[in-house]
Amino acid sequence: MANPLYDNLFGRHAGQTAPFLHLAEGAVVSYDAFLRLTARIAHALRGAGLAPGDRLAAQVEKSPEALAVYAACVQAGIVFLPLNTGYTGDELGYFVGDSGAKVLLCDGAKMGALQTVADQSGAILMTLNADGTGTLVDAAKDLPERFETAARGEDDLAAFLYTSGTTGRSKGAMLTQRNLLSNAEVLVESWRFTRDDVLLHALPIFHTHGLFVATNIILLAGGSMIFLPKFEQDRVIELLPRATSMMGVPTFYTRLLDDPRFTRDLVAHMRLFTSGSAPLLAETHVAFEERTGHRILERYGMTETNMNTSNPYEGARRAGTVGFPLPGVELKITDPQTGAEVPQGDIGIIEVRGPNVFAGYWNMPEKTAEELRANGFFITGDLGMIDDQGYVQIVGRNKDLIISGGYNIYPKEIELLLDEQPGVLESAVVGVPHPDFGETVVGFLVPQKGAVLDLDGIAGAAVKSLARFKHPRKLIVLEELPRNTMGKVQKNILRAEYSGLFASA
Ligand code: MLC
Ligand code: AMP
Repeated sequence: MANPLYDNLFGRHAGQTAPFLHLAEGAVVSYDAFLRLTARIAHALRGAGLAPGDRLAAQVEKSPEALAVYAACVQAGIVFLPLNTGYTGDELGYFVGDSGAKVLLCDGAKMGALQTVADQSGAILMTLNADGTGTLVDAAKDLPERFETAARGEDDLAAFLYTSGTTGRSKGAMLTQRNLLSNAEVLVESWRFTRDDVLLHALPIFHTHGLFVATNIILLAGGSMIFLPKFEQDRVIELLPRATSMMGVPTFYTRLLDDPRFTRDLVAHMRLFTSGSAPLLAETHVAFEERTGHRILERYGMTETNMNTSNPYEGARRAGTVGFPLPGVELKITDPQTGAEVPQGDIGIIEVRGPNVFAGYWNMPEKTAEELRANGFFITGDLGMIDDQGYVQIVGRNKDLIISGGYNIYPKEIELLLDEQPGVLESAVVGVPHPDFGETVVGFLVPQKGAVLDLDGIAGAAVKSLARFKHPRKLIVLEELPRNTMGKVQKNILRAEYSGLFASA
């Protein structure tokens, strides 16, 4: 039975003893072993009642088993919905309820807290721990090592990834098999990945970058990955000599540059470093080349579109640019008001169209219509321009978004919470420069007349409801928020005034 994503990424490696994952202490998972585990998990998921098209939500630590859950979902036609391990129960409740996930897979340590979340939306709770144990793996233990791959077409959904919205409500981006497969094919070719590649994988696997860019590329090329649970600086430095390539967010590279052990010799053999998910400062690009002799290849993507543009593999990788549209991707710059294409060199909104562009937001036809034009162009909300040599530059955002260490944070979500706190009249949340995370969150609070704000209590409310990376790193009380003549809060003024807050952090 045909299932293009499974067949191309996974199925064609059946029986191959070549390494797929390199783990701690020299342990290796071969393609064959991985696919046998995948089949057993696919049987277990089927046994739990999941049929093709159903959703499985997973908030689990990075492990070979967690990756096999992704593969099993593809093989069984189940829509995979990975979730940031930092999300709180409150946040998870929304994702599970909105997606209608039939199974919520979580770490055993969170079972107590998440049982209510699962019960509220009628999902079955299963566990998968960081060490690969748990009720899912128990259920899969004695099941067959072959699974009849579910028939799927290129337009069938493969994954949901939730991305926050400017209104504070997260949107489930629906990604089809074609979206994922076409992008992986283009990237393998563009970045010259082969079966000889060993990718140092230190990204989380619940986002586009670590899952669909890094993992899918290696699967398609038939290479292998040094699979680290997270970005641990010591391990990265220790293992770089065994890798050919690494993908990272800019924070990876600024942290490495801060480390005297990160030398030219250490990475002389490397073939490729790529960066994305957040802007790479031109100064980081330059410092990296001075230190190592390598020019980082910066590319630009989104949850809704996978990868859109890339600097060239051969040819000039230009600092401060995200390169050219990838093969098959059309990109234009348009006027935010009229939607008309602007002259070359002018700044406008970046719009993209191609097989990489998602199928819309789950259960949100109006949001989909606002951002995805009938002619197929997706309005990214990023502001950019195309220079005289065709390189795309991202110059800002037309959306109220903070990117901290590669994680997206929508101020509205935090403002809604701050506004509810005792004594708060109104709030504004902005991103200010941060030496480690690129940007970080600062909350400005205006008290009601005569109220004295309990800042610790307010910070505590954020801790309870929101993932750690969204917590304001500072709360500042103001008498009033700066507004323009139309009454709109001028976040740019706050951002400029407080831009030095973390200068020496
Ligand atoms: C962790 N923390 C963060 C954070 N990550 N806070 C703000 N922003 C982040 N990104 C918290 C921790 O919980 C901790 O809290 C404190 O900050 C410092 O922890 P740390 O040890 O420095 O965290 P670390 O584990 O090192 O994480 C930093 C990181 C990680 C940069 C390595 O965030 C990361 O791997 N980011 C990658 C994100 C990513 O993959 N994005 C792709 C999105 S896809 P405390 O309480 O201890 O202080 C996409 C499309 C595309 O955007 O184009 O790719
Ligand atoms: P996400 O919704 O997490 O997929 O984040 C997508 C956003 O990350 C994009 O809309 C951009 O704003 C930003 N982004 C991704 N790659 C880059 C890059 N190389 N430079 C600047 N911003 C980027």
